[in-house]
Amino acid sequence: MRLQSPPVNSLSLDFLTEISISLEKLEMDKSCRGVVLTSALPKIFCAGLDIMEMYGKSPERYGELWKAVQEMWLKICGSNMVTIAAINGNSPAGGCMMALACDYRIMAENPHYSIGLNEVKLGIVAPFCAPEALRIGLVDQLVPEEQVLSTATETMAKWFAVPDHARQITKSMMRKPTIDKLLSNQESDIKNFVNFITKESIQQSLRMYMENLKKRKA
Ligand code: CO8
Repeated sequence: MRLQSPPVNSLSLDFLTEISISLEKLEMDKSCRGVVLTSALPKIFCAGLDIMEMYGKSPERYGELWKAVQEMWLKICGSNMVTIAAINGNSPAGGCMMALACDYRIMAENPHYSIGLNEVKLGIVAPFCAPEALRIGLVDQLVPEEQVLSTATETMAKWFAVPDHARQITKSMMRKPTIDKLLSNQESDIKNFVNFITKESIQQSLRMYMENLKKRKA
């Protein structure tokens, strides 16, 4: 599955919904045992949540956005398929979360690519670069960029050698507590997000963050 929402595959409400629908279709297709999640765009795997969607919108819209985030995460994390992230570019915040929800992560070794959880302090881009991500276990494998997809295919073949039912039950045992925790708290999790994101101070820092992104470019 190649993410393609230029310029940076940021996760808007529409894009999140599209990803979830595509995953759902694959999940229902009994002939599909695995999915490689990668980007069709150069240098970017996924820029995380679309900042424009978290800024100047209505509380209802924020609620819909967060619900779509939850749904996408649940679909990847709870998938019966083998899920491999072939991270062929930058992958901050929600992009990193997406990759972490997969079973295995292969990243292109490139000093210009970073991955990490920078959303805690929106406004600071995570300083991780790929070797650091490997060292701390954020990604499973680093390979030259042109080998990211072929390595994902080879890895998929190894995972396919494991009987599906054993893999699925083992995965479910490991992930069920986290998935159940979200499922039983989905509404309060949405409320928390809406309360947080509508705060004037957060809106202000998002605004500054976006301005800085644009300035950096100029
Ligand atoms: N949302 C909206 N627009 C974005 C985003 C984004 N996340 N990232 C970049 N853009 C825009 C830029 O403003 C720019 O717009 P324009 O062309 O109009 O000026 C355009 O995309 C291209 O961006 P750059 O010029 O910066 O492109 P680069 O290739 O130089 O850099 C990066 C790409 C590394 C992705 C860089 O843009 C960047 O660091 N972006 C910010 C990423 C970020 O901080 N995201 C945090 C989002 S918060 C979040 O994801 C919370 C997650 C919660 C959990 C989710 C679970 C799934």
